[in-house]
Amino acid sequence: MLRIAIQAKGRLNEDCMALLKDAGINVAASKRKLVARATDFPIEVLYLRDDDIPQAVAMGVADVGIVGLNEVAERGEAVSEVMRLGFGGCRISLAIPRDVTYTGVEWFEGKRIATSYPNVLKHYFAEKGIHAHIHEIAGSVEIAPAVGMADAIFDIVSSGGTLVQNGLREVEQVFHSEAALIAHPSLSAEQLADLEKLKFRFSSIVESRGMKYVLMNLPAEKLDEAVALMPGMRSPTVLPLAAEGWCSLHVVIPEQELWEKVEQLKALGAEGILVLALENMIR
Ligand code: PRT
Ligand code: ZN
Repeated sequence: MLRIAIQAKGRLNEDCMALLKDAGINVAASKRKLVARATDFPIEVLYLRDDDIPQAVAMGVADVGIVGLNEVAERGEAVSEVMRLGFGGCRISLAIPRDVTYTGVEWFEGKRIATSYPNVLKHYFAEKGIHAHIHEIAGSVEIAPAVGMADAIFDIVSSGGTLVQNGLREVEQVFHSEAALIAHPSLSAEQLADLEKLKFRFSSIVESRGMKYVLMNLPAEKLDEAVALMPGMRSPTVLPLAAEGWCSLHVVIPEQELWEKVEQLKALGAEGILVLALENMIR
């Protein structure tokens, strides 16, 4: 039996619930309940604030958790990172008022910086030999320069829209984050076995995201050239067709390369190209 901590509400909650569901783990999504038992996997879900997840996992209140690596880095708790999950992507960056001339990281020497990530920032400045005044504030960090509380901020950025709206400019990307599965450092043998199962299911979901399954009919003589277009694929599926000199080729293509590859395949004479969503890629 594993107990997994996930964010009760907020940016990571929906993706966590979807990941569990895709992994065949169904839990009542009742936001009012602190703990919910899954019906079809030996797991119990504990709904917490994201800030509390690293500590809950370090203390063993939860055995594993899903949380942003930004929180893991800031809290400095003894937890192990099991795998990255490919959602909740963001960075923690230093930003300064738009019209100020930036001279490089030395600019921050002696400056006042508002942040909710003081430990990550202290660590970065120590590495760079910068001495600055770090002011920890809990929310709305981005307004601190405008109200005269700080010269700069160190905050989470994803699209950058919030910085622009507040007249700020990102000058240093310090920490790159995404959601990760973390674990208590000493789990029992039985829990480790359950964690392996969970990891296996999560990996096949994470790896299949952004991939497409493509089927086509191809002149058999073009098969080698078509296969050469798909580097990294160990062995494509090739089926004979009733029509002589033709075969059916099945390949998996990353979504961002889809159109380019499809055009190349068409140029080789591929016909009847079908593109299907890929739900799971089990290795
Ligand atoms: O209530 P609880 O404490 O659980 O939630 P929270 O309010 O502390 O966190 P929440 O739900 O906002 O974010 C949870 C996690 O999502 C963070 O710890 C990050 O790992 C991740 N994440 C990904 C983000 C963003 N993207 C993000 N854009 N967290 C916050 N933001 C905020 C950022 O602080 C800024 O205010 O969104 C704004 C910037 O967005 P852009 O797109 O304008 O740059
Ligand atoms: Zn939080």
